[in-house]
Amino acid sequence: MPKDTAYSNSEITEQMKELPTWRVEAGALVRHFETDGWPTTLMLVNMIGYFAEAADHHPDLAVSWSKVAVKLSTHSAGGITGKDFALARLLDQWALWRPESGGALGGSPRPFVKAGTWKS
Ligand code: H2B
Repeated sequence: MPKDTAYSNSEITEQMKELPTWRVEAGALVRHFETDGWPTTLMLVNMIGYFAEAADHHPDLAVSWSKVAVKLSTHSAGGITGKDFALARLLDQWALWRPESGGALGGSPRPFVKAGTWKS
């Protein structure tokens, strides 16, 4: 699959089957997260920022007190590319990560980060 060329609508539809938590809005992949407040919001933003910089691919972020909207597109290609799908998959894997139950790490007792609901 192309990583630097914008996907066609049918390629996007195919890829979206494996990303049910994301939507396509105005030529970008979009996902919302909700947090228990500003400190957690900033930690989530920093986590996304860290991966984005390591990947050299940077989403647009809309940040409010307890919400983070992530918007992925490849500006240089004018659309959604394999880079956007790869970063979306990576964020799906880590943004809601929790220690396994019964393991050595107890996990935060706070609500922390959860999947956001869509406004529409
Ligand atoms: N991020 C996104 N989302 N789209 C781009 O086209 C893009 C980027 N280009 N991050 C990258 C950086 C480019 O500016 C550098 C030089 O690789």
